[in-house]
Amino acid sequence: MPSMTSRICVVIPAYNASETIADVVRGALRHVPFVIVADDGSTDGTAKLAVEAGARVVSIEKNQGKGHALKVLFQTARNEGCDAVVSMDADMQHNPEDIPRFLEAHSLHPRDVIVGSRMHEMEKIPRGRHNSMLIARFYISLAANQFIGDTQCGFRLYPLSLVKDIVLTTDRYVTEAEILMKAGGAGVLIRSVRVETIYDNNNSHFRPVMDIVAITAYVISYIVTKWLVEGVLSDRPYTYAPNNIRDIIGRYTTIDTVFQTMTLLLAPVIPVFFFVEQILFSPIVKNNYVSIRRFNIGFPRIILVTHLLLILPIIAIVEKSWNAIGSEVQLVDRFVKRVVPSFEDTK
Ligand SMILES: Nc1nc2c(ncn2[C@@H]2O[C@H](COP(=O)(O)OP(=O)(O)OP(=O)(O)O)[C@@H](O)[C@H]2O)c(=O)[nH]1
Ligand SMILES: [Mg+2]
Repeated sequence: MPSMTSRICVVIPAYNASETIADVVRGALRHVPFVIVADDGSTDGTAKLAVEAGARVVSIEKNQGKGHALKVLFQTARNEGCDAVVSMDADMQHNPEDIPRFLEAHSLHPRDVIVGSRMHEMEKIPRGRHNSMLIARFYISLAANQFIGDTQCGFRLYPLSLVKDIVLTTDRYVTEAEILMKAGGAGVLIRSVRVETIYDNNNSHFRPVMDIVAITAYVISYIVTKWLVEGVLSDRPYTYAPNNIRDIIGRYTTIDTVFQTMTLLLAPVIPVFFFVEQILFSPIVKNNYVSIRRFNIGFPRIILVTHLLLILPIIAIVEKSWNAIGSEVQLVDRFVKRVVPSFEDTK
């Protein structure tokens, strides 16, 4: 399908974004015919300001988080006859003037997911954020069978036909990671376009501990199911299909919580287990774990990265004490840079 004719709108999940929502909506309307805002139980007049700026607004009565709002927006955009959506944050961390880059990439690659990447402007990203972005992209790229430049950027283009073929069982900030892993697992290419990096407001709803734990737990629990399958497949990567085992677990909240907690607690031994399995199975199953082989890394490296994460808090404390006595050494940065591989984008 020639995508020049594809109908694309911008979707914005919003929660108490009254300071910025009007500018985001007006900026987006310069590039797409319409904008849909999901107002997620805001109490500061976000919905009214979005309407005045020209957006269509879907109201979610009680705050349910970004992931849920995205699912509502995908459905609304589909009902409006859209083929693809560009998602943007409501807090002006994304520059609407970057929208044409997504539209261009989409017209060349209509089936692919396009993600905004801020990795070319690392110096603008706060250090802690930056390190967690590098770590997240290592695991999410492994899970998605391909290198993804910036797995944490909410500025993206999603073809809606793809979203329809993916079952989303997570919420809040986890959903965007879930989409990448499942899209990649389904064989979809995930391309990057450069976007501006903006970090000059403090209107964040992201809870540094709880949300990072939630994302980590889901990503690990997804990778475990993927590796369990890939361990017995010869020459084939695990492929995602809707309602597979991980989706079924995801449907039952209690079972899913237990599963995620278990995999999180077992994280240090999980790659060791699969490494041993790979050695034991290699005479019988040739070329298993093919997705890992393709990245040109092995389980020893994955074990190293996973164990680095466990000692990272200690490294951070040592760095803090050194910095307190005048040293400027950035130990955490150094460890992350050395140990976490940055794969190459071959797309
Ligand atoms: N609908 C809805 N959207 C949300 C909610 N929380 C966040 N968002 C959206 O997600 C975007 C990003 O959330 P932030 O809290 O800014 O998180 P972040 O940008 O990853 O992190 P920071 O760099 O700290 O700003 C916001 O601009 C909102 O558009 C929520 O509870 N409901
Ligand atoms: Mg933000």
